[in-house]
Amino acid sequence: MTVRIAQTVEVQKFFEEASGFNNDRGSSRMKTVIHRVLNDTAKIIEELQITPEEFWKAVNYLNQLGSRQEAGLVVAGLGIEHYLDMLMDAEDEQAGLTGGTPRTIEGPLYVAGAPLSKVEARLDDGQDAGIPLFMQGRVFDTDGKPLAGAIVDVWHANTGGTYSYFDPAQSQFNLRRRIETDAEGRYRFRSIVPSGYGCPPDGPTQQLLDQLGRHGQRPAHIHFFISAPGHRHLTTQINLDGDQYLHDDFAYATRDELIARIDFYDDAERAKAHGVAGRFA
Ligand code: MBD
Ligand code: FE
Repeated sequence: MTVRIAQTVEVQKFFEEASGFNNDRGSSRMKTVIHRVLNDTAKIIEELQITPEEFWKAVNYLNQLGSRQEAGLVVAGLGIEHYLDMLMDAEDEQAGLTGGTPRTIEGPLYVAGAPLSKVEARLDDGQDAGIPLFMQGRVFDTDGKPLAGAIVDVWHANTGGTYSYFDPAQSQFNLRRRIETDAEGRYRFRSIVPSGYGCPPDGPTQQLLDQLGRHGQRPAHIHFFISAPGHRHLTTQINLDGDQYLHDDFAYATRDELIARIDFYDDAERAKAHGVAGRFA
């Protein structure tokens, strides 16, 4: 027999009390949000007939996410971060704010405060025997005017698919730099070709993905924040053409306009022999 009590006066009053509606302290915004969370949680429990075992499993799962610092990873993997992009795209379109490089997700692995230099930088510390990568570009406003003094904040994984700071084996700010554009909006950098990222196989995100029958892999990619005074901040990435996960990204970040092809020059033979590279060969 199904029991439904969430909509009863008694339970409604109880959730209002638990949300702080009966006091005049705290944050009214937080009270509104928590009230909704409590009501929707009750609805889920009753409609899906969530058992106490399932409920406490979920609570324990949150603890696991926290202890492994994977809350940001699971929201990317469940597509919620991409959903937020779709929402902002729709808002921009409605406001007539179109054009320019599309946004895509930030992911959970940005670190603020990378070394800042003018026009050019080397991102890698030389410790990782990766394939050298050279990239250059220009920053324009949405009218096509070059932007001097824009900041290109770039970060990416090493050949093992791991990021400095989160991977203690890498030097501080390895593969993370901020580059200020010149008078023509130009920037350039030297780095190494990154590998794709995979969720920690023993972590709670991969554990959930397994239960959904999904993998936890991203194609090789390079992240960018682009900012300039008087302009909106852009969060984006390039995803590298030829990667087997290019159109099968567990975090749904790939967009057609953000696919970048690497031209391999005399490193082509080395690329074929290299582990990363099978994906680019
Ligand atoms: C990453 O490198 C990433 O960019 C995202 C979105 C999720 C996990 C790892
Ligand atoms: Fe990433």
